[in-house]
Amino acid sequence: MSSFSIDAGRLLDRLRHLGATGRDAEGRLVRLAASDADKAGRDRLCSWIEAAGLEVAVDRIGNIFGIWRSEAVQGMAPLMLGSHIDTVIDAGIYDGCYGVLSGLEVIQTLKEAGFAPSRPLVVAAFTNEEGVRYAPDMMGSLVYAGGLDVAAALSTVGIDGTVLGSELERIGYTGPHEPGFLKPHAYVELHIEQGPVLEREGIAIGAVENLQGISWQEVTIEGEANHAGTTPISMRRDAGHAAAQVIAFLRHRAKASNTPTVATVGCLSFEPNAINVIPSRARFTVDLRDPDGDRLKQEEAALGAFLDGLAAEEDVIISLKRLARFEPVKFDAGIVQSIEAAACERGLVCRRMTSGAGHDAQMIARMAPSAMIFVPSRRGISHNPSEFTADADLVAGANVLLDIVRELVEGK
Ligand code: HGY
Ligand code: MN
Ligand code: MN
Repeated sequence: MSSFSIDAGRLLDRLRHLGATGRDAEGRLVRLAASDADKAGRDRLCSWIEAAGLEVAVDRIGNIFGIWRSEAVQGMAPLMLGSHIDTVIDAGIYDGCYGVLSGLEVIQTLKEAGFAPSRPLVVAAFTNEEGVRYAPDMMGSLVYAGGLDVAAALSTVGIDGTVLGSELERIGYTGPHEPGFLKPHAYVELHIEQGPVLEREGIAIGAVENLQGISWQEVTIEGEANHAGTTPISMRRDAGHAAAQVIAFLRHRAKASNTPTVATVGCLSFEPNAINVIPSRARFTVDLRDPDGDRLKQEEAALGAFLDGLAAEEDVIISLKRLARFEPVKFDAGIVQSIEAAACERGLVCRRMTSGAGHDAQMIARMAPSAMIFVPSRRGISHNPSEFTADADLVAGANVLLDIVRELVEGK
């Protein structure tokens, strides 16, 4: 069993430090992409990258890279580690940050140990993985992998009416490098599971072999404002009631499906949003996911058919806007096997699994062999301040990442 280990104290300190950065007036962790809070997190990460003696590079969409390349391996394709440090609203401290800080920790540990890797090592922090302020999610890695034009991405208008490019400019994170400037030899992302499987089965390491498809749409329902007291039910064109039927339809269909299909309505707004006015407009988001690409298409079609029927029945006008659409992704079988072997070598129980969440790895898989390592989430909770992973699990995951890196770039 390998005794070579990361500096656990340094990793855990940094996780907590970054977790305390970018909190709002109520103490909630809200580091939305390209916000001042995001800048605070980015600045802190860059200071740690520099302190580790790595070169800091930023590309045009604000992706941050910490690069370690000796003269001997200068022009070779790097092994890339990483994840993201932007968060959702009222987030936990581990989602994304754990992968970035573990990647930095592994590289710093190897550098301090005098390791001479056979290729450059890079840790990445991709811009706007969460997609909460600017859709789609995984935007920085999608652009990096060539899946979205950088100018188009920079012109994205956020939920607050701001433009991503201007905000990145304002916080000082529009770099000179073209996205994709470092083509990885391979990419490995360490992440908390954000689900209940590993904890429920008492397993320490997840070797993630695939990631489910994601469909994000915004639904707008136009009805007619009218008086809540005088309008008979039969005369209402109630956008709010129609929206409620869609939410119920999605839950009932997913629950009855006996498949891994999941459906979520995370954002909902009414206009004019007054207690005594029948809503004239309802706007809400639909997040559909399924590991099977064909089934995901069927779910989208079923939603479309339901909306058509509802529009006729409720005498409302319904329109859809596409926010994100990603097919399921299979990760590199060789790296997945190495993850299993590395876990076993350390005496850690490991199982293969599917990722329910989207990750930067699913985008970088378009340009290089990629895979992910999961560690357990307590009660499967994430995107929630009570998100938690035990220190021992965090350190175990980072040591498995260390072993994978050593195997992939076996140096002298
Ligand atoms: O949406 C997701 O799955 C990721 O957290 N961005
Ligand atoms: Mn994440
Ligand atoms: Mn997330």
